[in-house]
Amino acid sequence: MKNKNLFAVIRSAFPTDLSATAIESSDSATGATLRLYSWHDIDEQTARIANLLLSLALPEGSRVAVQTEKSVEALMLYLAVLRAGYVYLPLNTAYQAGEIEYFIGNAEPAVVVCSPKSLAWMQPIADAAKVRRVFTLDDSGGGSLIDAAAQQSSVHSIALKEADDLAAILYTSGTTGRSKGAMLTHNNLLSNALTLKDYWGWSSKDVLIHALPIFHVHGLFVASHCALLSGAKMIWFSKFDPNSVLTRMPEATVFMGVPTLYVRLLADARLNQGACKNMRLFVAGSAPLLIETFNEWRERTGHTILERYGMSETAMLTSNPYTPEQGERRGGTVGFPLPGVSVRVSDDQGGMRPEGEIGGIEVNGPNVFAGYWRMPEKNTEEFTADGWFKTGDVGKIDERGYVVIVGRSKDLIISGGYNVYPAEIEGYINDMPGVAESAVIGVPHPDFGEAGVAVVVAKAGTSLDAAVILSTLKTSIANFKVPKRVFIVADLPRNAMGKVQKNLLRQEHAKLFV
Ligand code: MCA
Ligand code: AMP
Repeated sequence: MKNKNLFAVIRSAFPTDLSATAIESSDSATGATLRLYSWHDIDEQTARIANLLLSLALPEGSRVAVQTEKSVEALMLYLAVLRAGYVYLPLNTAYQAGEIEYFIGNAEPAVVVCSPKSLAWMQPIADAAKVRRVFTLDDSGGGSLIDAAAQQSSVHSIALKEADDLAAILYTSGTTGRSKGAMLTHNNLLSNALTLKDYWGWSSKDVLIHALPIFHVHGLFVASHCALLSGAKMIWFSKFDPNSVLTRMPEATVFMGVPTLYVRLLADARLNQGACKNMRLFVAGSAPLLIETFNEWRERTGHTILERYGMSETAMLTSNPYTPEQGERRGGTVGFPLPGVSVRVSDDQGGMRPEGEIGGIEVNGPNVFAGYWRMPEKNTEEFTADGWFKTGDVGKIDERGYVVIVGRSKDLIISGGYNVYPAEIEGYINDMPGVAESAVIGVPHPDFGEAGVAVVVAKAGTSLDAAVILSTLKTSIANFKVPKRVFIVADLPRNAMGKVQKNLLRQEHAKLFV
């Protein structure tokens, strides 16, 4: 049997000269090179970590949950989990103990890897969930994980996997209830990565600036997989900073970012054609790219950003064309369905919308996930009877075949590329003393694209303090989920059915930040 382990394919794409630099870890503030990692280093370190995991005699399909700062070692940990045949579960570094408790309880990982600074609260959560081992990994790539791996052999045979075996679980919030774990198989990830590598013209000559977090599809899968499968070098930043990115940009050929990164780079006077002299591709996604940003980028740099569209459940679905022969890159669109991916627009009544008409976007393809972890009822709800996944995005396919996203049927705010689910934040606010009800909405924001705003009603006879609501939220949820403003009001606007009219609130606060 041919090994369908994604890592086996990544390993076979390593260049013949393993001493070449694969990753140049660089200082996020200055851009200076901190450390070079060769392909050999990746091979050896992933083997050691994989052997460490094997030494724990974990059951087949065990999950390895990881909440650590971004480092090259953290990427190696991801690759080692694939290599050993286990299931990788990345967690946003901003999540606090209460949020993590849910993920660990729900996913029941066998191993947890966390930052040393989180160990004091992580250990009891892990113990309660019967996690077998907790390791630490710090932001400079040290910790008990790396110490234990150093005792292991650097020889390891990549675990045999079938195409449909699970490779990763990515939690994605729900419009109601708690987060759902999207189960991605080796073939989901591999098929998508190979398609992107070809479609976007990757080669071993490329140099990628990697400045995105590695707990989401964009940074972990799209960016890393393309570079690793091409034998291309990555300039690696643990955090995005326009200064360091612009310092290193003249050496790079590819950059990937959420729209906020492009907005922040445009605000730096050093962004010009000279800075982009070796660049061949700028990719944007995870949130809508404003046409103003698209146009300004073209004027300043001479490059046209390629916007693409994807989801945690599906990895990448559509892309604007790479070559002029395929077509022009059209701002305000997310391009064509990628090879092998099918996109249709439904009327939500079982019928399909004709070309140019707006409806619910449904997708199908080898990249579409295997379902939600231990939530069969969600699979029934979110897949159609004929097996298409309902994205919750609303859009159309125009007369030239470009997919245009016009909105979302799911109540979701995308802020700086992170998803914030109003229902979750409203739940926290509604539990506070004196709160009768609340509505959280997204409004335009010049930096984050959208920002959360909470509108809160007090219980009769009580008064509320917006500052207290904000500070209470800050102690319990990830910082990016905390609304940027809180308004205390007498009541929320409702329609005849009694449903809160969030559209009216969005209109009222539309000019808050712009
Ligand atoms: C930080 N803050 C935010 C956000 N990030 N507020 C709202 N939205 C955000 N995204 C706030 C913090 O709460 C904090 O506020 C203050 O900004 C400074 O925090 P810090 O962490 O220092 O911020 P930063 O380093 O400037 O981060 C901004 C960022 C980051 C670089 C834009 O958010 C980022 O890396 N975003 C990329 C997300 C991403 O990779 N998404 C891909 C998802 P306070 O001081 O008040 O606490 S994958 C996906 O969506 C699909 C599949 C796809 O298509 O790719
Ligand atoms: P996530 O749950 O983090 O995977 O986020 C997926 C969602 O991000 C999609 O369902 C879209 O709503 C949104 N998204 C991703 N890329 C784009 C894009 N280029 N334009 C508009 N929305 C996007």
